[in-house]
Amino acid sequence: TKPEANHTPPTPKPLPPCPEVPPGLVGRLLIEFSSQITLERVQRENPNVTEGGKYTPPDCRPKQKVAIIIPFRHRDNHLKYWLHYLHPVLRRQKIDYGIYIINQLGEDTFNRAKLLNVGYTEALKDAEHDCFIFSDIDLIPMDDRNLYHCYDQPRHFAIAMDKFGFRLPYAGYFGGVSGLSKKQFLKINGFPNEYWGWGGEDDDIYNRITLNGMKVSRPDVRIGRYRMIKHERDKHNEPNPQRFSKIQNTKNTMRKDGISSLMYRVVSVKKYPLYTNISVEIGKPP
Ligand code: UD2
Ligand code: MN
Repeated sequence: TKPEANHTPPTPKPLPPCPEVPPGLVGRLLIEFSSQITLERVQRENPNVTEGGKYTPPDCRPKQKVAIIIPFRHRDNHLKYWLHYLHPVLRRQKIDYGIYIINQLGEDTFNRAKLLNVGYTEALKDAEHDCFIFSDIDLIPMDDRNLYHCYDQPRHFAIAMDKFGFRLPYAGYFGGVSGLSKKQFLKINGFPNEYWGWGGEDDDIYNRITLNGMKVSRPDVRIGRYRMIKHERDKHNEPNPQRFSKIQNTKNTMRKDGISSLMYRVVSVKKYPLYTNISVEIGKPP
């Protein structure tokens, strides 16, 4: 018999792995916060971001799936700038990512590190991420060569901020923007839940990393530059007077206080076009 004509289209070629150095990067960026921005405009300018603030490069296969976790309360204006600047950067970097805003409900004392633990847990319920990047809402990278993925060692991204004269303020500084693989995060039992108010939690995380035999990795100081949107200290995030004594004690507290002891309640999960908002109750200081 005559073979039938084959009308099925050729199966699409599998995508190649994404290149180590994305080809479309531009390097140094101009970052300013004077012009007002609307979410509608940011949405228009980022049509390829899908519901919940997700993106996957269309032309290559990324090695990692990245969850970007942002601790949040009453910073809507900062959120607009963050989305405006970061979506295009992450797209050029060919990152497979989702944006998770972890919103602390109520007016009790803010707890950044606990919110980050919540973000880790909730992002994993949403998708199989293998890399977690924890960013303040007010920090914008000034160079797109600072690649938002995970590294062989826990990564500190925000090493040269305008507010610190574009230098690392001290050798063990780990604040602002950091990134850990799932394996690295679990090795340190996540972040502490017991730092209420401003300060110290980033130093505790740094201690956890070194006490567990890891070493912080950092970009070149010319590339790890950031602008922080100027702001006053928020209400209900007063400096924590216990922070100095607590960071002396990480070795004794880290096994019991961390992702293993995390308790919270999710009140709502909302998928917006440019991000996912997870509103949570995390309790208050004892
Ligand atoms: C520094 C560190 C930050 C953290 C903090 C101490 C820098 C750039 N960052 O930030 O990583 O270690 O000190 O806790 O040095 N937030 C809200 N609403 C609030 C309070 C805080 O959304 O009411 C979030 C927001 O994402 C903010 C972050 O928490 O960017 C850190 O708080 P901050 O910006 O007030 O503290 P800052 O700039 O001194
Ligand atoms: Mn800040």
